[in-house]
Amino acid sequence: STFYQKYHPLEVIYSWINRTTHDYSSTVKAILVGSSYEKRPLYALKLSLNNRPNKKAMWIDCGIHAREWISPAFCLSFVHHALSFYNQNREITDILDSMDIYVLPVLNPDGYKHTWTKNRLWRKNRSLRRGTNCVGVDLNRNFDASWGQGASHDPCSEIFCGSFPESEPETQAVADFLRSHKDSIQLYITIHSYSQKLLFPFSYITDEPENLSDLLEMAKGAADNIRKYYLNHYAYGSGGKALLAPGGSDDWAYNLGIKYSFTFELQDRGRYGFLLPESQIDRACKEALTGVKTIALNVIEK
Ligand code: 0X9
Ligand code: ZN
Repeated sequence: STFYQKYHPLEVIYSWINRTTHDYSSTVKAILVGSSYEKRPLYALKLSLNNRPNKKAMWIDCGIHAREWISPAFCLSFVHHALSFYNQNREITDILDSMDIYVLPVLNPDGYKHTWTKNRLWRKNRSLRRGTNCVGVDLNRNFDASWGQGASHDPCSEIFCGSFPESEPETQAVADFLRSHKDSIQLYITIHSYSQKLLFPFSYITDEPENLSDLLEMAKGAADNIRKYYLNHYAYGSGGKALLAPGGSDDWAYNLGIKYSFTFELQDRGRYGFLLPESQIDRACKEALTGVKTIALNVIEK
């Protein structure tokens, strides 16, 4: 099996980032967007084919939750696809011709490292605080979208929202980057697992977003293509319809003005859950790639 059909430890992902920027130096740049609580660098790759100013862009982040290993695996295989199939695959060619793509492969490197060394099912980051031995904040409860309203304020909870919005360096780094690029970024995608869902705002209230019909059409198009090409079922809808959860990156990006904002929950539907075997990576990434491309092409047409 190839590199992209395996899970990789954090150090290998860092060297892959380094190698990719060297091998494709005219197309890819690594941007240091910040650093983690334990001071690891947060690199986003910028895929850009020419230097047209004011170009549109999309953002994809992976690995916000440490144990969702299929997520960083997807970001790596997505970048690989984009770089190897430009000018061969019509869809990725059309996308790169009209948008820059920012990809942050591991948003939560400290947590990811911890899942490789200490606890495979760790979810949060690894920040410490006074007065408790419990470690970490759920970074997807730490964004400033109805922050704390109904989230857990207990540092020992798996969904602890932190001590204030953007209290965590990982959250702040991503939020700062998106704030300073919000005029170009039109599409925000964050990759999670598991349950095979395409979620869009809102997740902190049951209200529907103002552009619901666009979001529904895009999610349906993605789910339909996944079903057609991979015979696999993805559900879609506003996150809050199933489970109210404040402080998420998708809702925050939407409220910032990135009106096409999606959370992808990749394979599977519970058989292996977070422990998705390596033999399933290829398929899981291919179907998610179809979903991402479908949505990106839709955004370009808007
Ligand atoms: O609860 C989450 O953060 C995500 N599910 S997961 O099982 N990967 O933890 C769903 C996020 C949906 N969006 C928001 N809650 N804003
Ligand atoms: Zn998750």
